[in-house]
Amino acid sequence: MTQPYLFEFPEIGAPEKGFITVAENLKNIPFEVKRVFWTHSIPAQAIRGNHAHYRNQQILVALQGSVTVITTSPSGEEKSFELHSPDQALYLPPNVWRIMNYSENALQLVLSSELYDETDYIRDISDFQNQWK
Ligand code: T46
Repeated sequence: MTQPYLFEFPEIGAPEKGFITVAENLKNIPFEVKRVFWTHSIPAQAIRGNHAHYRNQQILVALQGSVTVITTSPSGEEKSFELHSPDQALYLPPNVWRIMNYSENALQLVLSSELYDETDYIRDISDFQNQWK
């Protein structure tokens, strides 16, 4: 099974005039993007996520501020990722439980391989754990 991984987008530009960061389907994004959403105005103590997806793959980017993501694989392996720069990305494959929290003023961009479908969510941790038993 593919594991979550961090990667960097190439940055075009220079400090004196700013940067452009580019995401392209099936080039540096390992899937075709069907949906884009962003999460903002998140209170510092808020915990989001607490779910996995059956099919959906995602890329998370902290456009502003920082995002901490704790992932758990079906085998129970836990990893922690810190996104703190808009050229960093976290790839989340299907079947990874994720919990996110955010710095003040964080702006999170998410690129998704699937359209929104609530039946693709595993929101009960015991359903996530039991499907592999
Ligand atoms: C994920 C993380 C990184 C919609 O109606 N359409 C959408 O496209 C999305 C993303 C959400 N919603 C509704 C579903 C819920 O009633 O918005 C509400 C909040 O969604 P949720 O609690 O899933 O939000 P997060 O921040 O915990 O999770 C979101 C994505 O849903 C999820 O796929 O992996 O960001």
